[in-house]
Amino acid sequence: MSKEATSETAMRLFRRYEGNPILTAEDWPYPVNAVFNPASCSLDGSTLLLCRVEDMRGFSHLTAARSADGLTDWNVDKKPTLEANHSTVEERWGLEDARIVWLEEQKTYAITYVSYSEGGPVVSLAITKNFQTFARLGAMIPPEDKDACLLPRRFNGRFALIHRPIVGGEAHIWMSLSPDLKHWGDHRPLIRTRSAWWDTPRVGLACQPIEIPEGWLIVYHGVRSTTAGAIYRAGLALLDLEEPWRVLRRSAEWVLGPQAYYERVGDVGDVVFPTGAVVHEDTNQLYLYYGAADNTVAVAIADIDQVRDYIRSCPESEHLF
Ligand code: BMA
Repeated sequence: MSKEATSETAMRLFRRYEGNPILTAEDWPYPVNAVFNPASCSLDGSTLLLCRVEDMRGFSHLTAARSADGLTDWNVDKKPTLEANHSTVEERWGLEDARIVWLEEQKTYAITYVSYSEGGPVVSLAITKNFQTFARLGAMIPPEDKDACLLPRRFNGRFALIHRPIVGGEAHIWMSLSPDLKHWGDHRPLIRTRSAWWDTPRVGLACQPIEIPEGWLIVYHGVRSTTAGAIYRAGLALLDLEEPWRVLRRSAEWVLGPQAYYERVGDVGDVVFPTGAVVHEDTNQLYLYYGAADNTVAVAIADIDQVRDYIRSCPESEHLF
Protein backbone atom coordinates (compact mmCIF):
# COMPACT_ATOMS: atom_id res chain seq x y z
CA MET A 1 0.00 0.00 0.00
CA SER A 2 1.35 3.48 -0.84
CA LYS A 3 1.90 6.16 1.80
CA GLU A 4 -1.13 8.08 0.44
CA ALA A 5 -3.25 4.94 0.66
CA THR A 6 -2.31 4.26 4.30
CA SER A 7 -2.95 7.89 5.31
CA GLU A 8 -6.34 7.74 3.62
CA THR A 9 -7.13 4.46 5.38
CA ALA A 10 -5.92 5.77 8.75
CA MET A 11 -8.30 8.73 8.48
CA ARG A 12 -11.28 6.53 7.73
CA LEU A 13 -10.62 3.53 9.97
CA PHE A 14 -12.70 4.78 12.89
CA ARG A 15 -16.15 6.34 12.52
CA ARG A 16 -17.49 8.49 15.32
CA TYR A 17 -20.85 7.25 16.61
CA GLU A 18 -23.51 9.78 15.61
CA GLY A 19 -24.94 9.81 19.17
CA ASN A 20 -21.64 11.07 20.68
CA PRO A 21 -20.99 11.99 23.39
CA ILE A 22 -22.61 8.90 24.89
CA LEU A 23 -22.13 9.85 28.57
CA THR A 24 -21.84 13.28 30.18
CA ALA A 25 -22.03 14.80 33.69
CA GLU A 26 -25.75 15.41 33.07
CA ASP A 27 -26.33 11.65 32.86
CA TRP A 28 -24.94 11.13 36.37
CA PRO A 29 -27.28 10.36 39.27
CA TYR A 30 -25.26 12.63 41.60
CA PRO A 31 -23.54 16.00 41.02
CA VAL A 32 -20.18 15.71 39.23
CA ASN A 33 -17.99 17.95 37.12
CA ALA A 34 -16.99 15.57 34.32
CA VAL A 35 -17.14 11.95 33.14
CA PHE A 36 -14.38 10.66 30.88
CA ASN A 37 -11.60 8.10 30.16
CA PRO A 38 -13.68 4.90 30.63
CA ALA A 39 -12.35 1.35 30.96
CA SER A 40 -14.58 -1.23 29.32
CA CYS A 41 -15.46 -4.91 29.29
CA SER A 42 -18.29 -7.27 28.39
CA LEU A 43 -20.23 -8.52 31.41
CA ASP A 44 -23.31 -10.78 31.32
CA GLY A 45 -23.93 -9.94 27.66
CA SER A 46 -23.81 -6.16 28.13
CA THR A 47 -21.10 -3.53 27.96
CA LEU A 48 -19.75 -2.13 31.21
CA LEU A 49 -17.83 1.13 31.29
CA LEU A 50 -15.88 2.00 34.41
CA CYS A 51 -15.75 5.76 34.00
CA ARG A 52 -13.44 8.27 35.58
CA VAL A 53 -15.70 10.73 37.36
CA GLU A 54 -14.31 14.03 38.57
CA ASP A 55 -16.12 15.48 41.58
CA MET A 56 -16.52 19.14 42.48
CA ARG A 57 -13.34 19.10 44.60
CA GLY A 58 -11.29 18.07 41.54
CA PHE A 59 -10.73 14.47 42.76
CA SER A 60 -11.68 11.47 40.66
CA HIS A 61 -13.35 8.14 41.44
CA LEU A 62 -14.59 5.30 39.23
CA THR A 63 -18.26 4.59 38.50
CA ALA A 64 -19.78 1.82 36.38
CA ALA A 65 -22.33 2.38 33.62
CA ARG A 66 -23.97 -0.56 31.82
CA SER A 67 -25.71 -0.76 28.44
CA ALA A 68 -27.12 -3.68 26.43
CA ASP A 69 -25.83 -2.35 23.09
CA GLY A 70 -22.81 -0.38 24.33
CA LEU A 71 -24.18 2.82 22.82
CA THR A 72 -27.51 3.80 24.40
CA ASP A 73 -29.67 3.49 27.55
CA TRP A 74 -26.84 3.56 30.05
CA ASN A 75 -27.63 2.49 33.57
CA VAL A 76 -25.23 4.34 35.88
CA ASP A 77 -24.48 3.14 39.43
CA LYS A 78 -26.25 5.43 41.94
CA LYS A 79 -23.05 6.09 43.87
CA PRO A 80 -19.29 5.70 43.21
CA THR A 81 -18.42 2.10 42.33
CA LEU A 82 -14.77 2.36 43.38
CA GLU A 83 -14.02 5.38 45.57
CA ALA A 84 -10.56 6.44 46.75
CA ASN A 85 -9.61 5.81 50.33
CA HIS A 86 -8.35 9.33 50.94
CA SER A 87 -6.74 8.39 54.27
CA THR A 88 -4.17 6.11 52.54
CA VAL A 89 -0.97 7.48 51.02
CA GLU A 90 -1.64 5.54 47.82
CA GLU A 91 -5.08 6.97 47.11
CA ARG A 92 -4.90 10.34 48.76
CA TRP A 93 -5.98 12.37 45.75
CA GLY A 94 -8.28 9.99 43.96
CA LEU A 95 -8.50 7.25 41.32
CA GLU A 96 -8.20 7.80 37.58
CA ASP A 97 -8.11 6.20 34.12
CA ALA A 98 -8.79 2.49 34.68
CA ARG A 99 -8.23 -0.33 32.20
CA ILE A 100 -9.93 -3.73 32.49
CA VAL A 101 -8.86 -7.16 31.33
CA TRP A 102 -10.39 -10.62 31.97
CA LEU A 103 -7.83 -13.03 33.48
CA GLU A 104 -9.04 -16.45 32.40
CA GLU A 105 -6.63 -18.31 34.72
CA GLN A 106 -7.99 -16.48 37.79
CA LYS A 107 -11.54 -16.19 36.43
CA THR A 108 -11.55 -12.55 37.45
CA TYR A 109 -11.44 -9.07 35.97
CA ALA A 110 -8.20 -7.20 36.66
CA ILE A 111 -8.53 -3.44 36.92
CA THR A 112 -5.39 -1.34 36.66
CA TYR A 113 -5.97 2.28 37.58
CA VAL A 114 -3.98 5.36 38.46
CA SER A 115 -4.12 6.46 42.05
CA TYR A 116 -2.75 9.82 42.94
CA SER A 117 -0.62 10.43 45.98
CA GLU A 118 2.35 12.40 47.25
CA GLY A 119 4.83 10.31 45.24
CA GLY A 120 2.96 11.22 42.04
CA PRO A 121 0.73 9.00 39.93
CA VAL A 122 1.07 5.29 40.60
CA VAL A 123 -0.61 2.23 39.01
CA SER A 124 -2.62 0.01 41.36
CA LEU A 125 -4.39 -3.30 40.81
CA ALA A 126 -7.86 -4.36 41.94
CA ILE A 127 -9.72 -7.54 41.04
CA THR A 128 -13.45 -8.22 40.85
CA LYS A 129 -15.88 -10.74 39.44
CA ASN A 130 -18.98 -8.55 39.46
CA PHE A 131 -17.99 -4.84 39.72
CA GLN A 132 -19.77 -4.70 43.08
CA THR A 133 -17.08 -6.03 45.42
CA PHE A 134 -13.38 -5.48 44.79
CA ALA A 135 -10.13 -6.76 46.27
CA ARG A 136 -7.46 -4.06 46.21
CA LEU A 137 -4.00 -5.51 45.66
CA GLY A 138 -2.11 -2.23 45.99
CA ALA A 139 0.47 -0.33 43.95
CA MET A 140 2.30 -2.43 41.33
CA ILE A 141 5.45 -0.42 40.54
CA PRO A 142 6.75 2.78 42.26
CA PRO A 143 5.64 6.17 40.88
CA GLU A 144 5.68 7.92 38.51
CA ASP A 145 3.61 5.54 36.41
CA LYS A 146 0.35 5.66 34.39
CA ASP A 147 -1.56 4.12 31.47
CA ALA A 148 -1.22 0.48 32.50
CA CYS A 149 -2.95 -2.75 31.57
CA LEU A 150 -2.20 -6.43 32.01
CA LEU A 151 -2.29 -8.84 29.11
CA PRO A 152 -4.93 -11.49 29.74
CA ARG A 153 -2.63 -14.51 30.09
CA ARG A 154 0.90 -15.63 30.98
CA PHE A 155 3.84 -15.74 28.55
CA ASN A 156 6.49 -18.35 29.38
CA GLY A 157 4.92 -18.53 32.84
CA ARG A 158 4.86 -14.80 33.50
CA PHE A 159 2.24 -12.07 33.44
CA ALA A 160 2.97 -9.01 31.32
CA LEU A 161 2.15 -5.43 32.26
CA ILE A 162 2.19 -2.60 29.74
CA HIS A 163 2.67 0.74 31.46
CA ARG A 164 4.14 4.22 31.11
CA PRO A 165 6.72 5.13 33.72
CA ILE A 166 8.63 8.38 33.51
CA VAL A 167 12.31 7.42 33.27
CA GLY A 168 14.98 10.10 33.03
CA GLY A 169 12.24 12.61 32.20
CA GLU A 170 11.15 10.55 29.17
CA ALA A 171 7.66 9.10 28.69
CA HIS A 172 7.86 5.86 26.68
CA ILE A 173 5.63 2.77 26.96
CA TRP A 174 7.32 -0.09 28.85
CA MET A 175 6.62 -3.76 29.53
CA SER A 176 7.35 -5.53 32.82
CA LEU A 177 6.96 -9.21 33.70
CA SER A 178 5.89 -10.99 36.90
CA PRO A 179 5.40 -14.59 38.06
CA ASP A 180 2.68 -13.63 40.56
CA LEU A 181 1.21 -10.18 39.71
CA LYS A 182 3.14 -8.80 42.70
CA HIS A 183 6.88 -8.89 41.96
CA TRP A 184 7.76 -7.13 38.71
CA GLY A 185 11.01 -7.27 36.73
CA ASP A 186 12.60 -7.54 33.28
CA HIS A 187 11.46 -3.97 32.63
CA ARG A 188 12.01 -2.93 29.02
CA PRO A 189 10.91 -0.09 26.73
CA LEU A 190 8.24 -1.21 24.27
CA ILE A 191 6.97 1.75 22.25
CA ARG A 192 9.06 4.91 22.33
CA THR A 193 8.19 8.48 21.51
CA ARG A 194 9.33 9.48 18.02
CA SER A 195 11.26 12.70 17.95
CA ALA A 196 9.42 15.40 15.95
CA TRP A 197 6.48 13.10 15.11
CA TRP A 198 2.87 13.45 16.32
CA ASP A 199 3.64 11.11 19.23
CA THR A 200 6.34 13.00 21.07
CA PRO A 201 7.02 14.04 23.89
CA ARG A 202 4.70 11.40 25.46
CA VAL A 203 3.08 8.11 24.54
CA GLY A 204 0.93 5.83 26.71
CA LEU A 205 -1.15 2.68 26.32
CA ALA A 206 -4.78 3.50 25.44
CA CYS A 207 -7.30 0.63 25.78
CA GLN A 208 -6.59 -2.96 26.83
CA PRO A 209 -4.60 -5.01 24.24
CA ILE A 210 -6.88 -6.71 21.69
CA GLU A 211 -6.06 -10.22 20.45
CA ILE A 212 -6.28 -10.59 16.67
CA PRO A 213 -4.79 -13.39 14.53
CA GLU A 214 -1.77 -11.21 13.66
CA GLY A 215 -0.85 -10.46 17.30
CA TRP A 216 -1.86 -8.08 20.09
CA LEU A 217 -3.39 -4.95 18.64
CA ILE A 218 -2.31 -1.97 20.72
CA VAL A 219 -4.04 1.37 20.64
CA TYR A 220 -1.82 4.02 22.20
CA HIS A 221 -2.07 7.75 22.72
CA GLY A 222 0.55 10.16 21.52
CA VAL A 223 0.93 13.71 22.76
CA ARG A 224 2.22 16.57 20.68
CA SER A 225 3.22 19.80 22.46
CA THR A 226 2.34 22.96 20.56
CA THR A 227 2.47 26.64 21.41
CA ALA A 228 -1.31 26.41 21.97
CA GLY A 229 -1.04 23.38 24.31
CA ALA A 230 -0.96 19.60 23.99
CA ILE A 231 -2.85 17.57 21.37
CA TYR A 232 -3.78 13.98 22.36
CA ARG A 233 -4.27 11.54 19.48
CA ALA A 234 -4.34 7.75 19.09
CA GLY A 235 -2.28 5.41 16.92
CA LEU A 236 -1.87 1.63 16.55
CA ALA A 237 0.87 -0.94 17.09
CA LEU A 238 1.07 -4.72 16.87
CA LEU A 239 2.87 -7.00 19.36
CA ASP A 240 3.87 -10.60 18.79
CA LEU A 241 1.23 -12.99 20.10
CA GLU A 242 3.62 -15.30 22.00
CA GLU A 243 6.42 -12.83 22.77
CA PRO A 244 4.52 -9.56 23.32
CA TRP A 245 7.73 -7.68 24.16
CA ARG A 246 8.40 -7.79 20.38
CA VAL A 247 6.79 -4.89 18.47
CA LEU A 248 5.94 -6.06 14.93
CA ARG A 249 4.24 -3.02 13.42
CA ARG A 250 3.47 0.58 14.28
CA SER A 251 1.28 3.04 12.46
CA ALA A 252 3.05 6.06 11.04
CA GLU A 253 -0.20 8.06 11.27
CA TRP A 254 -2.60 8.61 14.09
CA VAL A 255 -5.98 6.95 13.52
CA LEU A 256 -8.08 9.18 15.79
CA GLY A 257 -7.44 12.82 16.65
CA PRO A 258 -9.52 15.71 17.99
CA GLN A 259 -11.90 16.93 15.30
CA ALA A 260 -15.44 17.00 16.65
CA TYR A 261 -16.52 19.93 18.80
CA TYR A 262 -16.78 17.76 21.93
CA GLU A 263 -13.15 16.64 21.42
CA ARG A 264 -11.80 20.12 20.77
CA VAL A 265 -13.58 22.01 23.55
CA GLY A 266 -13.84 20.95 27.19
CA ASP A 267 -11.94 21.12 30.48
CA VAL A 268 -8.83 20.14 28.51
CA GLY A 269 -9.39 20.82 24.81
CA ASP A 270 -7.97 18.83 21.89
CA VAL A 271 -7.94 15.51 23.69
CA VAL A 272 -9.09 12.09 22.51
CA PHE A 273 -8.02 9.61 25.19
CA PRO A 274 -9.13 6.00 24.46
CA THR A 275 -9.14 3.73 27.51
CA GLY A 276 -11.59 0.93 26.63
CA ALA A 277 -12.42 -1.39 23.75
CA VAL A 278 -15.11 -4.01 23.12
CA VAL A 279 -15.01 -6.41 20.19
CA HIS A 280 -18.44 -7.38 18.81
CA GLU A 281 -17.90 -10.69 17.07
CA ASP A 282 -21.44 -10.77 15.63
CA THR A 283 -20.90 -7.58 13.61
CA ASN A 284 -17.10 -7.82 13.39
CA GLN A 285 -16.80 -4.33 14.89
CA LEU A 286 -14.45 -2.76 17.38
CA TYR A 287 -15.97 -0.16 19.69
CA LEU A 288 -13.28 2.18 20.99
CA TYR A 289 -14.38 4.18 24.05
CA TYR A 290 -12.55 7.38 24.83
CA GLY A 291 -12.57 10.49 26.94
CA ALA A 292 -13.25 13.61 24.89
CA ALA A 293 -11.60 16.84 26.08
CA ASP A 294 -11.51 15.49 29.69
CA ASN A 295 -15.27 16.13 29.78
CA THR A 296 -17.38 13.38 28.26
CA VAL A 297 -17.32 9.78 27.04
CA ALA A 298 -17.48 9.09 23.29
CA VAL A 299 -17.14 6.01 21.09
CA ALA A 300 -15.63 5.41 17.67
CA ILE A 301 -16.36 2.25 15.67
CA ALA A 302 -14.11 0.34 13.27
CA ASP A 303 -14.47 -2.75 11.14
CA ILE A 304 -12.05 -5.36 12.52
CA ASP A 305 -11.02 -6.65 9.07
CA GLN A 306 -10.13 -3.12 7.98
CA VAL A 307 -8.09 -2.61 11.15
CA ARG A 308 -6.29 -5.91 10.49
CA ASP A 309 -5.57 -4.94 6.87
CA TYR A 310 -4.29 -1.56 7.98
CA ILE A 311 -1.98 -2.79 10.75
CA ARG A 312 -0.55 -5.44 8.41
CA SER A 313 0.30 -2.64 5.97
CA CYS A 314 2.02 -0.51 8.64
CA PRO A 315 5.82 -0.35 8.70
CA GLU A 316 7.86 -2.63 10.92
CA SER A 317 8.47 -0.51 13.98
CA GLU A 318 12.28 -0.45 13.77
CA HIS A 319 12.08 1.20 10.37
CA LEU A 320 10.38 4.28 11.71
CA PHE A 321 13.27 5.86 13.60
C1 BMA B 1 -3.11 12.69 30.78
C2 BMA B 1 -3.94 11.94 31.81
C3 BMA B 1 -5.39 11.83 31.38
C4 BMA B 1 -5.95 13.08 30.76
C5 BMA B 1 -4.98 13.64 29.73
C6 BMA B 1 -5.44 14.92 29.08
O1 BMA B 1 -1.85 13.00 31.29
O2 BMA B 1 -3.85 12.60 33.01
O3 BMA B 1 -6.17 11.50 32.51
O4 BMA B 1 -7.17 12.77 30.12
O5 BMA B 1 -3.73 13.86 30.37
O6 BMA B 1 -5.61 15.95 30.04
